[in-house]
Amino acid sequence: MCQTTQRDSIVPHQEPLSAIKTTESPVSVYTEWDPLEEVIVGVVNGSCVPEWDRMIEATSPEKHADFFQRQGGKPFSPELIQVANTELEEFVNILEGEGVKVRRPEEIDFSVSYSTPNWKMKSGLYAAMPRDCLLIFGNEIIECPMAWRSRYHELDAFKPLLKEYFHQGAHWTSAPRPQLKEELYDKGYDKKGGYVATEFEPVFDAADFIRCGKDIFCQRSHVTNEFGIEWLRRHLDGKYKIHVLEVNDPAPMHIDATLLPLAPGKLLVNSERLGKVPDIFRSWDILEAPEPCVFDDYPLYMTSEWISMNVLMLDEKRVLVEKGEEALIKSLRSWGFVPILCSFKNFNSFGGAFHCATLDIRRKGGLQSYF
Ligand code: DAV
Repeated sequence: MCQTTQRDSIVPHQEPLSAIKTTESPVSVYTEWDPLEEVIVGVVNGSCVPEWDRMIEATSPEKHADFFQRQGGKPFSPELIQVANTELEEFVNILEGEGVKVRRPEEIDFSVSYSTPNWKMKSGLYAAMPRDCLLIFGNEIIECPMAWRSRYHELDAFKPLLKEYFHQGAHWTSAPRPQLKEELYDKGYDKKGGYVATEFEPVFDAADFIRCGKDIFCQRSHVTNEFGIEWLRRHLDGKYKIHVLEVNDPAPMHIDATLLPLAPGKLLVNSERLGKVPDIFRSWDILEAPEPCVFDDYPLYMTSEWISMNVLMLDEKRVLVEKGEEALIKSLRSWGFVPILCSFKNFNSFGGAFHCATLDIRRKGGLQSYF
């Protein structure tokens, strides 16, 4: 702000500085670990099973193909929704008890069918995973151009919150709306390598990006293409550096079960997928996530068992972790963290854990480099 006494005398009615409303942005996130002040937690009411298509085939475990083929386009069972809701309630209570302000998206009935001039869907998906559809850098919220047709209207559930944050001073952007025509989906894709999403238009899911201050780490995946990464790179205009990682994931979609920075200098890695940790982390402690516990009674329709490492940091120490993941809990303690345990095994069936189910809205702290 430019202020001189001379200018004050030219504009005699200018308000004194003290009276000018300096709106602190309600949205501010630079890392995955700064102290969490406000967060959005997803909802499962209204969730539907996505229709079977090439994208679902590529990103979901083979043993559940039959589930999608039979149930696609129909609501998830009320019983599963109910038990997942109980876990979400426990999760929200824990967050609030730890002093975090929790917001929820609107509950929408995703069983309504819809179409564009190019395709039709029997139903949408859900608003359970805010981590996927919205990406925040500093005080800017970006609506992501998601590649799943079943997620085309998912952002509607978040619009009331987005408008509110905008009115309070946040920046609000939408990436180019994708058409999701047939050309986006590689017909030759056969699970042997490569990606379903072609370079037809920019697409990306927010969960393919991880923040460490000025450095952002991401992966090319079935839902994030080079075009999408380049759109974001230009949009961020040099303020952040985007590093694209080589990841050995047979069904790449979302990077947050592959690596998660837990605190400055502490990187949790899935060594099955990240054989060689990128050089930039050479001064960091590399914490290898232990093998996930296997719970056969809880079907993971949309993720691998590595969803175990999809934890949420409340600050550099406190970490939300599934209460049955004993090996991980033990490791986290030995690395100096303070695990906070919560049941989430039923929620996991919807395709995510604590990191996926949330969107950090405000964390204390500013933009800096950690490398
Ligand atoms: O390992 O299946 C899970 C991330 C979901 N948002 C995986 C990735």
